[in-house]
Parts: sequence; C-alpha cells; structure tokens
Amino acid sequence: MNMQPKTKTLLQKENNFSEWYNEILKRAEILDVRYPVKGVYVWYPYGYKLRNLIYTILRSLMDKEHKETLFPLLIPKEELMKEREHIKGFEEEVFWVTKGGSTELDIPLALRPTSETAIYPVFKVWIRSHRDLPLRIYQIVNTFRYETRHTRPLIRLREITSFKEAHTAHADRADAEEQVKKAVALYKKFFDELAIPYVITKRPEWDKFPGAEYSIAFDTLMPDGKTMQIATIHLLGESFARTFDIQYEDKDGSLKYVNQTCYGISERCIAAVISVHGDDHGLMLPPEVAPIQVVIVPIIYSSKGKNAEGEESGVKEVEKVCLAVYEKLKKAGIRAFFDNSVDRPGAKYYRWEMKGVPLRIEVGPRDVRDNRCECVRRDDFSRMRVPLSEVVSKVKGTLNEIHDCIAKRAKEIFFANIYKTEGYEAGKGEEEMKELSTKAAHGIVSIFLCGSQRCGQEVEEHLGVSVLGEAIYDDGNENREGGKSEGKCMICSRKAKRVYVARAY
Ligand code: P5A
Ligand code: ZN
Repeated sequence: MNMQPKTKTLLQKENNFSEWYNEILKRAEILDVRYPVKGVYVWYPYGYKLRNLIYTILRSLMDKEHKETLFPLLIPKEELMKEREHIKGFEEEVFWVTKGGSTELDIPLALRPTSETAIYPVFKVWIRSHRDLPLRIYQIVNTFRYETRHTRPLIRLREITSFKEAHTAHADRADAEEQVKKAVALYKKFFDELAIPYVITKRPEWDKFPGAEYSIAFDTLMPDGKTMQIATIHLLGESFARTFDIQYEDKDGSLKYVNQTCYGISERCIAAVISVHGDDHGLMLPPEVAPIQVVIVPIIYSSKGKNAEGEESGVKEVEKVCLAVYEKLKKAGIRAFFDNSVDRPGAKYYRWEMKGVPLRIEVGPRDVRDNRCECVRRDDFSRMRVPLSEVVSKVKGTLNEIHDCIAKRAKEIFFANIYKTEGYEAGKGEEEMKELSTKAAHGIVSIFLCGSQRCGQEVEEHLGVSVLGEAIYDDGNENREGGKSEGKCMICSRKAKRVYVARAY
C-alpha cells in the first residue's frame, strides 16, 4: 500500500483549518475521501485503529450499566412513520430501499437514520413487568442520513459508521431523569479521557431531538472558532412508549407506560480529537488512544546518509538496543513500534509526528555506549535522556504527563474563547452588537436570552450564530463563576437566563 504523500510542506492549522483538516486525514492515513458516494468515506487501517481505541474506552464505560445489542439496519416504513414528531424531524433525511432486484417491495424499508423505531417495537415485547426495568441497551452501528448541508469527513456524514446509540426504559420519569444525569456523567468521563473540553447545554425547544421532551448536548470548539455538537442526551418521556405501546405491569398489577431516554455519540468524537489537539506537524494523540504510543528510531545514519561511526558493528549494536527497548515496552503493555525501515531518521520523524505518536525514542551509537536512549515528546518536542534500565517507568510517567499537558492546553484555549457578557442585557446598540458578533466569530458567547423562539432566532440572524442553549450542569467552566446567572433578555428585556451562542458546525 503506497499511502505516503510526497509533499512535506508544513500545514497551517490556525490560518486555514479546513485545508489543514483535509490534509491531516490524508497524510496521517485516517480516512480516504475518494470513495465515489457523497458523504461516504473509507477508514484507512491506521484511522480505524484509532477509531477502535477510542470506542474501546466508550464501550468499557457503557458496559458498566448497559448491555450491548445489535438491531437490524432496515426499518419498515410503517414503524418509521409511527411517531409523528420523530418522523417530521427525520423524513427529509431518510434513505429508502424500495426494490428487491427488479421487484418493487410491498413495504419500503428505511436505512436507519437512528434506531428508535427499530428498537421500540421490540421493547414492547421485551418489557412485561416492573422487574424488566430499568432496561438499558446500546449498539455501535452505521446509520444513514441524507444530509443536505455541506458534508464533511467524520463531521457531517451520510453514512455515520460509528454511531453509538443507547436506549433506556424506566418505570417512571424520576428514574428516566436520573438516567439522563448518569449519561451526562458518563459522557463527561469519556470526553475527559480524550482530553476534549466541552460545554453542556439544554437545547432550545426548537432545536431538540424530534420526539424528545428535551435534549442536552455537549459542544466543543473547533480551531476555526465554530462549535461542534459531539454528543446528545434526550429525555423521551412517554411519547414513544405511547406510540409503540410499551407498557409494563407494576407491583400493584396496573399497566403503565415506560419512561424513556436515548443518547448518542458518533465519529465526531474522533474529529474532535484530531482537530482540538493537532498542530502544524500533524496529529497529536492522547496516549490512551494512540495506535502507536512510542516509536523507536535507530540513529545510524549521519546527515550525509552514512553510518555516523562508519562501522557495521555499530549498526547492529544500535538495532539490538532498539529491539531490547521495544520488547521491554511491549511486555509492559505499551503500544510500541520499532521503525527499522530504510528511511532516513528525518523522514521517520516526519511520518510519526504526522501520525501523532506521543513519544519517540532515539537510539544512536553513543547512546548504546552510555546505556541510555533519548526520548522526544510530541506535545512540546522536549528531549530527555533516559538510562536503559529506567526506560519503562520513564515512558509510562511521560505518557501520563503528555495526557495532562494536552488536556490542560486544550482547556486553556477553550475557556479563553468563551466570552461572558454582562452589559448586553437589553436595548443593545449597534456597537455592542458588532462586538458580540466579533466575539462569536472566535468562540462561544454567553448572553441573556428569554426562552422564546422569536428572540432566539432574532439573535441567530443578527449575529450569524446558533443558540446552543442554557448552560447546565457543572462543566468545569471557571468562566461562568461569579457572573450573574439571571438577567434581562437582550432582545425583549423579559426575565432571562444565560445562554451560549456560537457559530456552529
Ligand atoms: C440519540 C441516539 C440521536 O440520534 N437517537 C439515538 C438519538 N441523536 S442525534 O443528536 O440526532 O445524533 C447523535 C449524535 O450524532 C452525531 N451526528 C452526526 N455525526 C456525523 N454525521 C452526521 N450526519 C451526524 N448527525 C448526527 C452528533 O454528534 C449527534 O449529537
Ligand atoms: Zn426575549
């Protein structure tokens, strides 16, 4: 497989994020965008490994309280159409299978855009008694959405390949609301492990999931100043239960509708890891999810392309030490790779920096003599000499440090780009609107808004932003501390709460 690009120009994440993003996907071998269907892409093996490591974390968090299942991709038209609000929201996004060979199907089949209408008819037969509750399941599948807005790899797909969707049923609303909180906590843990900062908001009425009572979303900030929704959690209440007749027999023998929630994450979480942490040298992967955590590079050529020491035995010695280091790391459970290819060290550095390998170990003849190696960190390029006897413990410690540094840096940038306004409570002047608009071009702005759709949409149009929603839950946003939590709507002057607005993906 020849997937190595020839050009080595430095990329510019800050100046042209969109180009940077597309180049990184190609050069780091994450996704091949040459598949001839719009919004549908191919995972390269390296990208798929990254995907699997990220989803292993997600799975292990889910498995604590959910059972993994697998439902069919095809949904009969009748089921998909049952829930009025739900289908209103999705009907323009559904791909249909209408033929088997040349025969028109009696019942058209939808490719799931999400699986409520595949799963809930089965919940109806699975759930009999209060003893069956709570029921918590999830699946990781591909879903299809006929997106009409600009499609983008990992971000806006027509085939979402890695849709993790959870569906739960509860005896009452209190238990369902408790589940919403648990899901928020679970997603917080997940994004914390990926070192991705976020705000958590309750979406406005007009932007909630079709069929839900309310929706909660996680949004992160992309390098171009736009937010991206990376997870959503919905309280469904009884609406789907009534539509699909999901009832259980309570302790007193009465029949009751279940109360439901659902929540989901897609490969946007991978887009976030790539975009938030990457730099002009390429990917920068948190060690937990890096397919290769440590790459070992023998330094046996001088800058002139010759063996620096000019002796064969030196080469062999270096290789021997590299192998020994590799074995030690592997034994310790570290994903190490010994790059013994014929490429020059410079080419190797370039390649593994592009691929986001957190730590590089270099071994040259002098290191062999001194029983040591040299470690170079991907996050700050700092170097450190390490005695061979300490290599495992030093690598482990350094990988942990790298995670913390990456997380800290991402958080600093994120919170530096959340702007809190105090003075724009109502009757805003032209100047103030301009200032708000400028700030919203770089990040997230917190303003006072009443809950009405009219005021929300006026702000959206005036500032060219989306209303993310009311900030809820403790999301570690120091920025929110200290300011007033209630004020007057900047449009209509009525009583209002703090709401985040931003330009959104
Ligand atoms: C929750 C899971 C749902 O579909 N049903 C089951 C609920 N919610 S959602 O908000 O519509 O989608 C969940 C998350 O999926 C991401 N997402 C996408 N990612 C890539 N391409 C798309 N076309 C796409 N559409 C949605 C979002 O992160 C969303 O929060
Ligand atoms: Zn208002």
